[in-house]
Amino acid sequence: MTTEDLYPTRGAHERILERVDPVVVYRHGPSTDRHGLTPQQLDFYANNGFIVIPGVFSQEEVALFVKEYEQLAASNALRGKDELVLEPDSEQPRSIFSPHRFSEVFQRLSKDQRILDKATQILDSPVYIHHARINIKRALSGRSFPWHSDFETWHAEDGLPRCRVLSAWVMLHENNEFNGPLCLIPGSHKLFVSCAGATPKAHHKASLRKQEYGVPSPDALRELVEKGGLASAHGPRGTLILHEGNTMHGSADNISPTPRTNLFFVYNSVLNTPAKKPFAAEEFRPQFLGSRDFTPVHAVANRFA
Ligand SMILES: O=C(O)CCC(=O)C(=O)O
Ligand SMILES: [Fe+2]
Repeated sequence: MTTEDLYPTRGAHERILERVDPVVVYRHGPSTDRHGLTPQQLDFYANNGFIVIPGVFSQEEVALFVKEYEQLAASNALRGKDELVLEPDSEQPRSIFSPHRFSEVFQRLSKDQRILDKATQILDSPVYIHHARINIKRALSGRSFPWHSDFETWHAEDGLPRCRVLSAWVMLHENNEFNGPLCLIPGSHKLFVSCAGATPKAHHKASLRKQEYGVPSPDALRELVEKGGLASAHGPRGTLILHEGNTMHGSADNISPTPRTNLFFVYNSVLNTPAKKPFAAEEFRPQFLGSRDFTPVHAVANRFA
């Protein structure tokens, strides 16, 4: 059986298509989960494609996450592993994938009900972890991420059939206007930019350091920004951002003297597991980028500090 391709991409020409999936928020009502979003927050997310929620984790908890991250980054656990991705122009770390597989603290955090109740509420189903990563933007030298939709890649290269997936980010440092915060185009999740250009073989090896396929042209970007404007996600340590899979986003270099480190988990609905083959790549990406362990995650009540 083949799964229909509802979001064709990586063809000869770029096109802007309507989102096929009927709604962003699958269950739109008061949450029955303790840590779910309010109806107002759900509306904001549905209209904009993201929401920034300060104060989800305490300063003491974040201090512990930072310590855990620093230990992991300094340890030998990652040496020579594909999970450690370096900056495009230096040997400095850019991303650490699967932190929840290297650290018990991050394993627990990946199931934390303060995140999971919101993810399952929005996706209206149990979820599994598609992948997790820490993005490290070092002070003065952390590099940018070009504009992209994550879902475009997850569809093209990981075979996710529908856009029923989201990212949940925890700020491990303050994100401010100077240290390369995430920029987003509000409302862009309602359109799908079908990108031009066939996916090269083993594309992820280059794209994780610098993405060049699956990115919109300047014209497409202008069109999206004319419709939705621009926003950026700022907040103190412990802020949570929920970010719809198809929201167009990117970020600038960090030229400030303070680092910007964010930890994120991508939750996909268990009703949206990958097709038999990726939609626009010869092979699936490795599992640390697109897991094929679809075990539902059960929420845990944690207090880390
Ligand atoms: O960390 C950032 O600023 C953006 C990263 C991003 O978009 C991604 O990892 O997909
Ligand atoms: Fe992204």
